[in-house]
Amino acid sequence: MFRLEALGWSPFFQNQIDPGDDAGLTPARVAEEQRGSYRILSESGLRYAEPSGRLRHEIALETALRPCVGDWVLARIPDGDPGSGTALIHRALERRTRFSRKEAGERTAEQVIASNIDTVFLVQSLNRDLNPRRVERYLALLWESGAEPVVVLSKSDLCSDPDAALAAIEEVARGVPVHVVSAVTHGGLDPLGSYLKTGRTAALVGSSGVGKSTIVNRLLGREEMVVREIREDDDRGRHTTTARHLVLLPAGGMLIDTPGMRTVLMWEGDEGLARTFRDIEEVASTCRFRDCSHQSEPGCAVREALESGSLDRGRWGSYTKLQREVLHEAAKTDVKLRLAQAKKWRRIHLEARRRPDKRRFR
Ligand SMILES: Nc1nc2c(ncn2[C@@H]2O[C@H](COP(=O)(O)OP(=O)(O)OP(=O)(O)O)[C@@H](O)[C@H]2O)c(=O)[nH]1
Ligand SMILES: [Mg+2]
Ligand SMILES: [Zn+2]
Repeated sequence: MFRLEALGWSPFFQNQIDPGDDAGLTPARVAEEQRGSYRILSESGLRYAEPSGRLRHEIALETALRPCVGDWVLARIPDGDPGSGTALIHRALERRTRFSRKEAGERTAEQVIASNIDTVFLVQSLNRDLNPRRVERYLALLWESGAEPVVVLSKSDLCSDPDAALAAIEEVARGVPVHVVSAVTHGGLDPLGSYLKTGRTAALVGSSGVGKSTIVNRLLGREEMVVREIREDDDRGRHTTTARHLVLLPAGGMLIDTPGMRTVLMWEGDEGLARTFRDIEEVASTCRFRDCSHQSEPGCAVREALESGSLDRGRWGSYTKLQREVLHEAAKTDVKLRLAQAKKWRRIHLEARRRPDKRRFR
């Protein structure tokens, strides 16, 4: 039914297959996951799947091994049409790219939102509180994913001056394409197709109610995703989408719809920060002292830029705040946690050694 390449298959994944150990297993892409139940797309179509007993056991030891939407997995697929029988997922292949954030709460844990994506559409609504600071925060995180971030400003039909909004966001989203769209008038949607060539995958992320699922439906050409009116009183979304879905577009590419996010907390971010705030890092590199704290040192280029107005104070505030968050997370991933992780992996390795096939844990 589908060619694997059309689902995003590439040598990167092919090279992870062992002709011996993996004989009898079929590559498939995770399209949906709900409480441990999966739907996977393979050459034979979309079908239900669940983790094999052994994978379940491994996930219990290490949650990072749990397949997520967008992952390529190797599964034992029963004969017959996709409606018959449940496939067994044996293992997930290494991810080419992944968009993750820090799990809410005090724990430093990575939550993978979508994997093996080429593009992330950061959707922000033009009808209310368009916030450049939030865009910067998201972008810093998105650059870490390995996918290309693209800002999509939605609901332009509800905005009196979309051009001004576009200019404000282009100012903070340096080097990132920004598109203005309306799912009502269909304006601006066509250019999104250029990111969705056959075999390419894009994920939509952003707050609840900004119109992610509506955009998916427009690009699909049918009302597949559930969309609900946003609350009249406060204009905020209702968290209509509750699980991530990967859909194949008639034109070839794939989209991953995701539930609206309340918070985006930094997980790791050195590279994301550097890319998002390249302008600031360039200015800072011209401070007289290499380890300038930009507080009171003489010859501080940052303070100079802030005073002259060539560097926006809001943007500088964003940068320092995100940097503090990243440092805070790094400090929390302290010796104790690292030791606990090492112990967990040792256990997995030991278990693997007791089994005939050890290759998978190398
Ligand atoms: N006027 C206007 N309304 C839109 C547009 N796009 C979406 N909406 C409306 O905005 C509301 C929320 O849209 P959804 O697509 O459900 O938003 P979402 O981002 O998927 O929200 P969650 O699933 O909760 O994360 C719905 O009432 C849509 O009809 C648009 O371009 N213009
Ligand atoms: Mg939705
Ligand atoms: Zn300085």
